[in-house]
Formats: sequence, structure tokens, C-alpha cells
Amino acid sequence: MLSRFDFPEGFVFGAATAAYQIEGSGFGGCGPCHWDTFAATPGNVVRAEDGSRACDHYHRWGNDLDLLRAANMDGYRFSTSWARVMPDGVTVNPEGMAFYDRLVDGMLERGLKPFQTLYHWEMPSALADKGGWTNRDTCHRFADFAGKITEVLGDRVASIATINEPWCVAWLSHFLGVHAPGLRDIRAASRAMHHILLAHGLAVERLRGMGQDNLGIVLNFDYCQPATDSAGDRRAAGVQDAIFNRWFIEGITKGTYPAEALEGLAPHMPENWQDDMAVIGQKLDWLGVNYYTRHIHADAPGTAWPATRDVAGPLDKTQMGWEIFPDGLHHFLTRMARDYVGDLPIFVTENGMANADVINGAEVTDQVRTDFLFAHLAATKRAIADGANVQGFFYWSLLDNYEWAEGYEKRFGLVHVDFDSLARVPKSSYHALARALARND
Ligand code: PNW
Repeated sequence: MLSRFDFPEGFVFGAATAAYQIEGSGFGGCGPCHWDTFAATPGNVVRAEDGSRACDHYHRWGNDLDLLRAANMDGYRFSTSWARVMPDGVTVNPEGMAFYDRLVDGMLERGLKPFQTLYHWEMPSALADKGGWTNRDTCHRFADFAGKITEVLGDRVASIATINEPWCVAWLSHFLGVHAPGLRDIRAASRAMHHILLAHGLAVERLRGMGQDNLGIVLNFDYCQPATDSAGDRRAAGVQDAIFNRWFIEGITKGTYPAEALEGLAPHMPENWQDDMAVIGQKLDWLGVNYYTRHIHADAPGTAWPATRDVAGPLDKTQMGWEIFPDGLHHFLTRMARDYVGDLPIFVTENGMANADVINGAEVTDQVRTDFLFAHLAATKRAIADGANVQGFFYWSLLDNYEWAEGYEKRFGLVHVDFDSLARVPKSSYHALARALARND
């Protein structure tokens, strides 16, 4: 079994969460966001559940930070809700700001390094109503939010990520229609694919100007496997790889987008998008990699661009139906270092699995999650041996939580949450990780 001593000195082990998925948006003057309205529309979310109560972390944060500490973790990846800090997208809510101020101090008191994410998807309704990420003005509003919250927290956080998972924000939300705002519109998607990076760039520019360092972005990657060796299936996997895995990192590090994706998106892009690439391409201090699974892609001739379809894979699957494929994590960590970021620090900012965990008294036995976690830690260790400068690993997630379109049904936590009583019960995976991270073995 791996332990912390198998990793370089100073490697950060932690767990990740996001504001809307755990806090409960019904408290503390938090404003409405596009997930509230999306969830209220039948058919979008399992049982039309929303994040209004979630894990009630807003009131139970001290206990939740204690759980991280008791598992011998070094860091905590959390997000600061735009709708809580600026309920109308523009005006600061002092109560919301004070909450994050306490939360960050609470981490420092417990010896946990705060890894902050600025946008983990709760677009204030006032801005969503004006077009959200399809509207260029939203990028400037986001930079203002970044500046305001960094004035308060910037001296104490270990790092700041601008955006969580641009692919989900742009493609999953505006082309596939699975997340808020639930659009299936290539023009909206093309604009969001670009504006989300412009928002990132404007925020980096603003925060650098304030003297802030430790700035990064969190990208998600999905291993794209062709169904067969045919030219058509290889094209299908290639175009999906360009949309999912190359668009954002190449926009940032190469100042341009991949031709295989522009082929479908270029006619719909905002005018003169090329003029924004210098802002988008500013230097980062670190890169976050989120990795869960792979998909198998086949050609779908005669259908609209990108003209691909998914084929079921043969590997064991999680409760999400996602194949378990740890080699994919090694692939992306080494690929990022080799093709894009060289020696820049890389963090695994999310990796985890949903499982139909069964609670039995005070015990939740989730051996499958323990195996999943240690297989991905082993893949990370191999990537380090192969030259990737990986400096940390955050398990998704600390708690069972609001899994977006899946409501509360899909459980990713190291800690079980009863969504009636809100009681927390650490699972066997939590205890296994705590043992691996003990410092005085
Ligand atoms: C990520 N996909 O979301 C998010 O950062 C988390 O908020 C979320 O809870 C976690 O992964 C588990 O899903 C994703 O469809 C959602 O490929 C969907 C996809 C990928 C990531």
C-alpha cells in the first residue's frame, strides 16, 4: 500500500469540494444562481433537486474542516461562490465575504493549505439572465469578482484557480445541454468556449496587477479512445480530443485553438476572437488536472459536426457509468508536461468515483473506492517518475454532495452524508487514506 512517503517531500494531499455542492445556498444572503432555475425545470436534474440545503456546510464548516485534519491531509480545495459574495453579480454581500474569511482562517488554524477556486459554476442569475458566458461582458464582471474577493483572502490562500473545468462550463452546458443553462446550441457553445478563457485571462491580469501569485486554472481531461483502428473512428476520437483535451490548454499555452475543433466552431466564434489570445495566454504559476475516465468514440457519418458517437467500454464502471481507467491519469499528467507546460507545477485537482455505498450502523465499507484511489495515486507516482512535476493530489470529494444533474443520488465522498439528518460518517476509504497519510509511521 502506498503512503505519503512514496511521494516527494512537500507533496500536498487533500480533498476537494465546491460551494454550490455542499454549502447550501439558502443562507447568509446568498443570491440566486443559474443552477437554481435549471434544477427547478423538470427533466434537468434527478428529482429536480437543487443546492439550497446541500450538506449545510455553511453551518457545519468547522466540523468538516476537522474531518480533513483528522485524515492527516495537508490541503483543502474549496470554491468561493460568486452568487454568495455578489448576490446580484456586482454588489458585495459582506456576510458572504465574512463566511469565506472565517473558512480560510479555520483552515490555517488546522494546518490545512487553502486552495481556492473562483468559479465552480454558480453564475449569479442577474448575469445569467443577460446571457451568462455567451455575453462578453460577463468576463469583465468575473474579473471584478476575482479582484474583490482577492482583496480579502489573497494574503492567506496557498493558490487561486480562476475557472473549474472550462469544458463543462462551455461544452457540457451549452452544446450537450446537461448542465445549467442547459443549451444545445453550437453558436452559444462556441462563444462560451472562448469567453470562459477570456474571463480566466482577465482575472489573471487583474490579480497579477494586485501583486498576487500562485495563479492557475483547473482543466478536466477525458481519455479519447477510437472504437476501432478505422480512419473514421480515429477522426472521431481526434475531434473529441481536440474539443475536450486540447482547446483550453492550447489556447493558453500556444495562443491558438486546434484546427480539428475550429473546423466546427470557427463560423460561430465571437468576432475578432484572435485579438483576445494575448490576454488568454498569460503565464500561469501552476496547472490543475481533473481526471475521471475515458470514453470510446466512433464515427457517426451523416450526423451534425462533430459527427461522433460514444460506444460502451468493457472496463469496470462506477455508479456514474464511467469506466475505471487509471492509466489515463498517467497519460494526461505526462502529456501536459511534455507537450504544454514543461516543468510548471501540476496538481491533480480532482479524481474520484461515485459508488452506491451502503451504510451499516457506524460503518460504510467502500473497498472499491479505496482501490480506485490507490490505483490513481500509483498512476500519479508513475507520472512523477516519468518526469511530470506533480506537486499534489486532491480526492473528489470530501463529502457526498449535490452531484449536479444527478442530484443527491450519486455519492463521491470519503465521508457519507445522510441527506435527512445531515450526519457525517467517514467511510472505510477515508480511514485507509488517513492511515496512508499519517506522518509518524
Ligand atoms: C466534475 N462529464 O464535474 C466537477 O468539477 C465536480 O463538481 C463534479 O462533482 C465531479 O466532476 C464529478 O462529476 C464533471 O460529463 C461533470 O464528463 C461531468 C463530467 C465531467 C466532470
